[in-house]
Amino acid sequence: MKNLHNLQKDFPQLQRFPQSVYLDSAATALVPQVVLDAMADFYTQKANVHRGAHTLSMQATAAFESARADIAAYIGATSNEIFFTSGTTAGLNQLAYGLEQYVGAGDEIVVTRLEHHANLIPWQQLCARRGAKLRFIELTDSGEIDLDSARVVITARTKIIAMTHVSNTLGVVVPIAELVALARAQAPDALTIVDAAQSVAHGLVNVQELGADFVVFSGHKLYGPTGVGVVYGRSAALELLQPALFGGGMISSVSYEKAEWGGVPARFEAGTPPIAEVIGLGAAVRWLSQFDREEVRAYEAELMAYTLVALSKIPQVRVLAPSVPHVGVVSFVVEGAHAYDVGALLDAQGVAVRVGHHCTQPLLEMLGVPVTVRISLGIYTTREDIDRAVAALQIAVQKLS
Ligand code: ALA
Repeated sequence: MKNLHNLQKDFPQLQRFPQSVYLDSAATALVPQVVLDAMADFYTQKANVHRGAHTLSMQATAAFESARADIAAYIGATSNEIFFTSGTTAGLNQLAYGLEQYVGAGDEIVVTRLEHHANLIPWQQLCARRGAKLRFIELTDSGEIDLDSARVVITARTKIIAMTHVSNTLGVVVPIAELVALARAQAPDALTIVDAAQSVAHGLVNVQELGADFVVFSGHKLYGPTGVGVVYGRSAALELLQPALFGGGMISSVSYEKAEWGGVPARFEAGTPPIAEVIGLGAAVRWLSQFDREEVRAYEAELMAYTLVALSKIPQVRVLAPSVPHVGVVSFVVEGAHAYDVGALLDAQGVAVRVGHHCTQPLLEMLGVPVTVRISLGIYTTREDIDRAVAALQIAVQKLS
């Protein structure tokens, strides 16, 4: 296994901007050079997949399918259990449309109070189209999933449970395996869907361990390119999913009157797929697979604990959900200062963070905090990065208070 030290040299952006501190990996992670090389390799020998009888097309197909196999293996799945989309948002929308006939009037869809808009609005819309009801699993006062609430909300009427794995705003981990078990016991017809956008880069996604029917994530949070996402589906669940996009590549036969769908996963991949991006994501997971997953988890957990301690030493900083384990992200407010001012002063000192509602407007409104500053970590983040960011934050706090 490759050592976690000195991996920063693999990332061109870190080499190019050594004075900067990048703490926005939850929005989009940096990419190692091998990803760019793999994409350039495709574009310098460019051809479409699954179509041509010529060598370039066959080579593109082989690279594309080999990437599919490696990406599937990275999450404990097989090639015929995943299909590609343009990202988590597209994947969740494709599920919401593809399961439309599965949900009827009076049925219920359950989500948590933590959801990113991408795992909330598609279900609001599906409920509106089908006359179904959206219900919410509440949070405890500390910001974790309230399992008592889940026991009440998940019932025989539940047809879909869609839940984030890690909150992109609070960093709180949702106990997916427990909720899936609860669904099996209390809601025999419920399909379980996991938004793994924020967990997949932190070594937390093994679809066998999660046990959910569908798991969705984006390539660009996993050290891969933008424009590619993955939907995993258990074979039985994929049989229930209808295609939501129609066109080339997803059929077995077409007449002027009607069409028959191809097999899985082809029927869910209408049109030319994001070929270079899939090949790039394949390179990203191969790069990531060089590291021991447990070691990555332990390193990131230690760095997050270090970050929380450092933040707790600034009296004006109030961390959200301070008493629970955080994965990847931590949000905070600075008493008496606007988050955008804090973000601007950090940026002026070369520290990149995200500020805003993080596409979780209802969650932050519920918590009484309209916007926060968010620090997020990647595999390349170091203690020195945190020290520099905290020093910059101290300066920002002094200026603003
Ligand atoms: N969903 C991404 C984030 O939380 C963009 O920043």
